[in-house]
Amino acid sequence: MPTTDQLCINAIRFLAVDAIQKADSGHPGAPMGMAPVAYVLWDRFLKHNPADPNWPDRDRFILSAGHASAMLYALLHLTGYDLSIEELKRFRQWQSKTPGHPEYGLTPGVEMTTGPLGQGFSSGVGMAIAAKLLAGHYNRPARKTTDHDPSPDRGVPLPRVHEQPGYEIIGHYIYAIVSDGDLMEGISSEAASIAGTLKLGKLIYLYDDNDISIEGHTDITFTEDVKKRFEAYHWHVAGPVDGADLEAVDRAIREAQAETERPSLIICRTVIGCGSPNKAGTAGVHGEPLGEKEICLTRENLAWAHEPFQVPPDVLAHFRQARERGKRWQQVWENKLASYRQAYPKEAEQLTAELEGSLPEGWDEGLDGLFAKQSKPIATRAAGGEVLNALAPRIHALTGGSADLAPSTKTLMKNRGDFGLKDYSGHNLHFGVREHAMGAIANGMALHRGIIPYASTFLVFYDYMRAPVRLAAFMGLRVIFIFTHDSVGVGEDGPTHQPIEQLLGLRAVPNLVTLRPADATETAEAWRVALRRTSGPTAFVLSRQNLPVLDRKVLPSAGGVQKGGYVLWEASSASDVIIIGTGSEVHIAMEAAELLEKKGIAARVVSMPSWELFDAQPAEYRNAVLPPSLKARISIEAGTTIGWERYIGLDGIAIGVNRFGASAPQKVVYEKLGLTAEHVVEAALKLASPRV
Ligand SMILES: Cc1ncc(C[n+]2csc(CCOP(=O)(O)OP(=O)(O)O)c2C)c(N)n1
Ligand SMILES: [Mg+2]
Repeated sequence: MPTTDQLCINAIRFLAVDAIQKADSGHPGAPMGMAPVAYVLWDRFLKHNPADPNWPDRDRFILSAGHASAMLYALLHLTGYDLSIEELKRFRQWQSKTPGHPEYGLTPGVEMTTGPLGQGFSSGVGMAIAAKLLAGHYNRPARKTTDHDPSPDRGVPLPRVHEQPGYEIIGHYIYAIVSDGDLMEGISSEAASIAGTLKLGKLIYLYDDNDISIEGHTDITFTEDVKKRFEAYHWHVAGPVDGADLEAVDRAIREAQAETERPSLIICRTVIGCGSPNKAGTAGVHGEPLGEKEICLTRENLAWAHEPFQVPPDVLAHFRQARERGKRWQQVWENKLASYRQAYPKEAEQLTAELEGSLPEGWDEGLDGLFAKQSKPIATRAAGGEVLNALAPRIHALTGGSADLAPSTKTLMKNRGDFGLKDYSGHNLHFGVREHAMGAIANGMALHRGIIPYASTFLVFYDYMRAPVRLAAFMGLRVIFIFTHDSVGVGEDGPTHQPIEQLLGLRAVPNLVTLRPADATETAEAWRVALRRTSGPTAFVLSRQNLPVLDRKVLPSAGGVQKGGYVLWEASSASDVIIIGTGSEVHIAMEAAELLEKKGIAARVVSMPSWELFDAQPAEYRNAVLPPSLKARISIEAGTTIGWERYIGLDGIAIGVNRFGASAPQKVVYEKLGLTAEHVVEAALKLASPRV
């Protein structure tokens, strides 16, 4: 007789196999091989509540090897999440809750979108940072104090011990299943390195060490000693254990939990496609349905006599105990929170608000006047730093840093402490030179909740973190990406550091709002946009070079930034030409407009910091800013001109940089590349005739 454990494991395997077969698409290999490991974790360790997938102190489970999604859906269904068997039958179908790879926000219990290998591994590190930070700030360890009995009956007074209860309000683990592919991706090295440095002891990763990836045996690609590699990162490494040996896996997880300082990697030796007589252990089972014939043989081999999608009642009943356990876990936590609220009312209130993601009242007060007295030109990166530092004392959840460039990106928050071994409640992060992991870690912090993360680097290095920016947008996370040194205006560092196509790259990402403010006042508004935006990330594109501060006493308010584009300046007579600029080039547009006025051409200057916000305005507003009848239009932006046709039309003139930049002082580069008011004037004269 097979044991309940064996039946449960086979239930996971066959739900995955049958769903994949029905869809005629999917990856059965990893679910079949990893089912025992996943089962031990979910059945014996994972602290979760299927009825409330979002309660704050649940353990997080990330399926970093997102291609094994069918296994996750099986686990969610079996343990009683709101995911019916019908949804498993609709695996990978239009509008099902069981898409090809797990998608955050779509399926209850899916903690993040995975599929791009390495992202889950790295965002888990971000979740662990968030948990550690919140624990560092809000948890109250039990304290023992002693005094002496003042009235002993006789003899020496005895010490009395008082025990103050402790509150571990945040105490969960971050678990992940990671595969060969996850560990091959460079991002896992970046993330593992920082996790080891920061001693993120609550991270427990289970590695599906099956020696197989798509192209065959990992002999041909991946021969490093994973154990030594992770030990070198200061991880605790358990195993290799036999992934089919439930007690060995159980022991390894216990050991990992007992290790409170180092993150843990448990190496689980498994057989891909385990149970399939002809396909187990082969690359063929990685990403193709087993086929009817092989499924029959596998059913025989594993003694599974049930029809597709049929789960024996006792097996389901066993899994569904997760509901009762989950209810109790959550209840225990809620009771703890209630008594914490009594002892620490202010902290409890703040924590609750932060977990909800709400901003404290008055968070943006004074932002409008922040630069009222700023008469000297200031780079928008520096202005951004000032805004950040004005907000930081009010918004406790703000947490972030840069990829070793904080002095240049101006993203250090004064007096907010450094997150690290000396202080786990500090809010400045030091990501090291690891842009890719930085992006994924920021995503993990946002996913965890309780934190509003920001991450910064030079715009040209956005290329190193495109995957996590894309995922942040896809998952709808409030992450603030701060990109400085935004154009050829970088100057002497030269073309390697001068972005050309990156801005367009950001604009191409759906659900990402990109903002390139023209001056300090627009930068303050950009921060307002980003913090208010709870349905997706925002990218700031900020200048290295100083820029004049637009005089808002004379010009319209910077509040126009909220609409993405607005009329900044207009000649006294009806406009003959529109000049649209972004960021540093808005000032060139203004200069050109003045020159043009002298030449008898009336220009309107539009500052357009964000295409996405502008496009979202009603047609009425857009037409008021860019009147359809006025076809003489020029755009100026120090980057590729691709895309500007949508605002200037096919007859407009786009001034920009469609080549790699050059190493020279900023002013020279601008002049040589034609980013000048004179060039704009020249273009305007081609489009409009002077009024005599
Ligand atoms: C970043 C990224 N590159 C490539 C892929 C395509 N892909 C999916 S799974 C996989 C590798 C499979 O090997 P492994 O991770 O060991 O999974 P297993 O075959 O053992 O299930 C690849 C290359 C991907 N999902 N993400
Ligand atoms: Mg593999």
